[in-house]
Amino acid sequence: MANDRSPAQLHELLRTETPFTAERCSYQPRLCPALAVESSSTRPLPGFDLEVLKVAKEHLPFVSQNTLLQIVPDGDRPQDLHPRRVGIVLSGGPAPGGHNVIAGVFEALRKLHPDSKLIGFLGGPSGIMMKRYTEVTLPMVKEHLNSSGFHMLGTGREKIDTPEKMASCRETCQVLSLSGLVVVGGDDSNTNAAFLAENLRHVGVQVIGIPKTIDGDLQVPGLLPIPFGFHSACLAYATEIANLNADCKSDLKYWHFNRLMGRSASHIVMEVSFQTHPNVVLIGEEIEEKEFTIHNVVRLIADVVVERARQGKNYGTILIPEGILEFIHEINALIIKISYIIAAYNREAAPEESFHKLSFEDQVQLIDNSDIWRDYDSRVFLGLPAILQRGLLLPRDSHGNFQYAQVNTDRILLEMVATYLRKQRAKGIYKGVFRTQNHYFGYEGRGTFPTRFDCDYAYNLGFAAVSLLASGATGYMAAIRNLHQPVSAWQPVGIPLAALMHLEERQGRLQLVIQKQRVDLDSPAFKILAQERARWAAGDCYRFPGPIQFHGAGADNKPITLQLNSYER
Ligand code: FBP
Repeated sequence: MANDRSPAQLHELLRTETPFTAERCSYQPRLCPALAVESSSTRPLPGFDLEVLKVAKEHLPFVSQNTLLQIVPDGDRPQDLHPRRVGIVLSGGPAPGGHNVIAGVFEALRKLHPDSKLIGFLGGPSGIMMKRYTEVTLPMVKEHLNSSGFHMLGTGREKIDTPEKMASCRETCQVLSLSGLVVVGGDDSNTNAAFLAENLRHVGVQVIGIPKTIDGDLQVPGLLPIPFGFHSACLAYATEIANLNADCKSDLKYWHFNRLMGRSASHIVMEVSFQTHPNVVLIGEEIEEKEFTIHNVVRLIADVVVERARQGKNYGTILIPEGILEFIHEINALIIKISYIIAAYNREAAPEESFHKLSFEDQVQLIDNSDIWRDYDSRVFLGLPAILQRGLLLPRDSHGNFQYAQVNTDRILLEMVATYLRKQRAKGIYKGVFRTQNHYFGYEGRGTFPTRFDCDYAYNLGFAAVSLLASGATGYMAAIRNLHQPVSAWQPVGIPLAALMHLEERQGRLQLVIQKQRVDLDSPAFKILAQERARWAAGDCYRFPGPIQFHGAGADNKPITLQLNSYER
């Protein structure tokens, strides 16, 4: 008998809102005591030595004078007499929790004065320059609370790096009568925030940055243990890796090569390893310290494959940080030189003749003709598989960063390991069966629904930003200390952005940017990983964190690295 449905039933079945999204929306994020009170203020936080480089003082003379602040409850501070108008911009790659920052800023502004307005810039920093914006409203906030993505406002990677771009930002802020701007982003976006703060102070606009990036590389020891978004993305990847562990242990036939997002730093691989206990874990920072060549890395993987084959285990999982190439000296030297050559060529060339309009052969020729390219570089370059050669020439992003996400490092390593194992087989050393699958886990983790930890964390960051604005601060990044403890013990702070700056080579030039934090090989987390991984390599010690949980025993989970790094050194 045909199962006829009424239009209403069909509508119900296919409606965009699911029970899951509805339930997530209903969660009210928790605030830490200093931000839950009616009003808070700031006071200096002693005990930290944050030095500002001379070059940062020269470029950012005003915001360089900032000192570290803590946000504390203040029963005496009266409510604002006048409503405030504040702008917010989401910048860089999406990170779970972004909508909760907006919600936090929105709610905190309304607490200061019920008529305050939040203006959301659309499509990232270019929205400020192009005057593309919308007023954030209560229904928008409610609809997006605790949800994934950055789609309420959209995002972008525009760098505000010319006097003209800065002037358009200034003009937009003036036209909109803004007194504050909140920039949600990673190292590059917070660099933008520092320069905006310096340049907009004359027109009465304060600027506060918010630490966002799934990569986990925006950290300040003792003050900012991890940016928001990292935990959710890692758990999303860990769910997938744990599923692959279950599959390969059941079917006993595949080696899974998994490349995980995270740009240069290996924080994501480390966290996902703790969550899932794979058979091989590559940590870029360690590879760099040990001065491994790409062939050493291949050998490291192959040795585990050979050993497991001896035990009859022709399967396993391997975690590869997407930025591993940067940590292999010989490859990184090529990346730096090629970036320099591309930038120098593009500065002179007409847009239609830019480097990436040339054929691969002409690109190689151009590189070969460069003064900084040595015979040794050519030998290394030509000795690499074609897929890697092409990867090294890919376009850099608008900040001059090499785009690791575009290079298929999992496939490259897989093919190199297969070639090596064929030789081992010919010598009689390897007798196993090497069947493989390769995977890239990236964008899906950035777009996952946030964990409860990230929901609370991002919401508190929004409140902290408004608290800093209300106290007159500019050129700060809002942060929360003691994240490894319950929300009731969290402590909001304002970190001077200028103190986080260092000089870095970008597009062939030294630029003042916020320093990325890589995995610290002296950290408790790395030392524990180094102890555990031999056991994971040989055995099948797979761990199953499950999908992101909002209720029950797993709901209050936090990153394992965060917890391990809170141990005494
Ligand atoms: P942010 O540093 O802006 O947070 O972005 C992180 C990231 O997801 C990296 O892990 C990844 O390499 C990169 O963005 C991908 O960039 P794109 O979105 O331009 O492909």
